[in-house]
Amino acid sequence: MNPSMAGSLAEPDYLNHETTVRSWLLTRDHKRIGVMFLVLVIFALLLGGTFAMLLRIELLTPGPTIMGPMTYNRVFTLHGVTMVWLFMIPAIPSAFGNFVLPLMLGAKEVAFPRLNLASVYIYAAGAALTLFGMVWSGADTGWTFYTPYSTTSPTAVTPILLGVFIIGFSTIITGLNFITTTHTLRAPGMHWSRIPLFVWAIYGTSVIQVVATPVLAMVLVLVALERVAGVGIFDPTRGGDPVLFQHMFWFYSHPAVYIMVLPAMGVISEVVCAFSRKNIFGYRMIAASTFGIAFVGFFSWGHHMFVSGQSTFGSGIFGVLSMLVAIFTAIKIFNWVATMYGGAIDLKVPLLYVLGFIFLLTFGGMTGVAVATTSLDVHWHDTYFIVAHFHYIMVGSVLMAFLAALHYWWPKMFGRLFPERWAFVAACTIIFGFIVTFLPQFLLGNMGMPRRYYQYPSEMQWLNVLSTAGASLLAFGFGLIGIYLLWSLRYGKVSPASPWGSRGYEWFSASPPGPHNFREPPRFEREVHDYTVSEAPHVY
Ligand code: HEM
Ligand SMILES: [Cu+2]
Repeated sequence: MNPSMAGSLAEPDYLNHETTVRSWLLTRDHKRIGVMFLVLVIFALLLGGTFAMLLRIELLTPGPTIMGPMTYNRVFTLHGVTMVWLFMIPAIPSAFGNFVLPLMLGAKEVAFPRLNLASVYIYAAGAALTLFGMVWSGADTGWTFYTPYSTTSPTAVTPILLGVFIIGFSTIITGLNFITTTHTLRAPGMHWSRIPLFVWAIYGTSVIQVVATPVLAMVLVLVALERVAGVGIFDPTRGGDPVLFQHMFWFYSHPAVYIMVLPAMGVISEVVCAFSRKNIFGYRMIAASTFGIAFVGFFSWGHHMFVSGQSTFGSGIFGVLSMLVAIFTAIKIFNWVATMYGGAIDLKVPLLYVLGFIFLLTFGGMTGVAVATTSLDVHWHDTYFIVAHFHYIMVGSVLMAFLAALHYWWPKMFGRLFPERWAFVAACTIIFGFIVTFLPQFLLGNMGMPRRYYQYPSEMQWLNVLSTAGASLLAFGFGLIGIYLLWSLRYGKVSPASPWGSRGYEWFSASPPGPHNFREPPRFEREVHDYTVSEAPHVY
């Protein structure tokens, strides 16, 4: 980190008021904690991305290309584990939630600053244990750890399970912290009806984190106990029931997809307003649909188990409940489009990612309704169709929102502007590369290519080659982003307090903010994203 980023204000900011390593490692400043999380999750993204490239290279040819079947099993497991548990779940809430949520509420700090610091170390400890397992001998169970195989696999499943278990505590603490902060530390004028939609999204996410994560923790510990002590809860040879694992796992892991996607939706709501110069269309509906998704998300886990031994009646109910999620999602999509309609659109890089998000989420969501239809899913289950579906949602939309947030809040976090032309090129490369990577996978799945296989019939090769080519474009786009963002930290133009002309509440502080966020206690007298008055917001 470059300590000399003073900005135009002579006053110290949170980056340069103290610069020792110790001041970072023991910080209780939510902004520094957000930056630490950002660095950690980007490292996880790079690691997961490296595994992904290895998988795509292996799939270039129908036969073995660079690895054998056992290695392939390990590589897709490590890819999934890293991307889901180390990157996706903490990415937006822990990095950007930490940085901007208190600013948006006009708070000086979060409710539990020490616990917040602990959550970084808990995450780091869990990630380190997981990495240790990966280096030791990896795991070959898939990121889903399905029993009975996960209880008998000779690979290093136990440390990876325990690593993920530990990371869960970080998630729970972060969730509690955000809920309490939202309730107790709002500045004068911040009524419930004025809370920014990003905060609502993080709040809804936090509720899921606090309620669902303990169930995941339980199931992971039970699998570990099964491996170490042979207790016989899931293993049928000891009288256990492997399907029980799937119920418990998906009771957390389906809501977990909303832990990933709700914060992403929150980012989109902010960026859409800022670059359409208009307040959101249908504020109440967007906030309410967030809780609608969070609630229904708890009752749709059975759609992962249509062919696992579940009654047709049960599958029907789970299918219909899953489709309800699409209705709440559609409400949001309608409102974002309606916000842009008639707005003064300023097509800057963050908005480009938003357009990517809306397109990919709509497409991925519609395939979600298709796979929630039992009769169709019986055919598509465990094929590349599913891989394409969840990558459209998770990589497509969540990553789009992550990149939108990274670019939108970069000047807020580091006080520097990035070169917009390069960012434009990178965004186009990533959106195009994404489509080339994952669209062919729907076709492959429909042709019957199973997921998690390292070989396939040769008539499927051209679609696989296309997919690998797209993945290379994605990797190139990420490389570019890495280069110009790091470059901008030292050489980028110094950012004004509100470089995008945004009226979001987080821009009422300096960029980068001072150590205590505001010089004087802020008051929120206007609606958030009010562009009807001409003078820029007062910087507190
Ligand atoms: C319109 C909303 C959605 C619906 C109706 C839906 C439905 C489904 C269904 C039915 C499956 C199971 C397919 C199978 O196992 O054969 C599935 C798989 C999956 N979905 Fe979604 N989904 C939706 C949104 C999401 C979101 C928002 C995410 C993530 C952010 C997501 C991530 C996943 C993942 C990871 C899997 C694969 C699980 C596995 O490894 O078997 N989905 N989805
Ligand atoms: Cu699900």
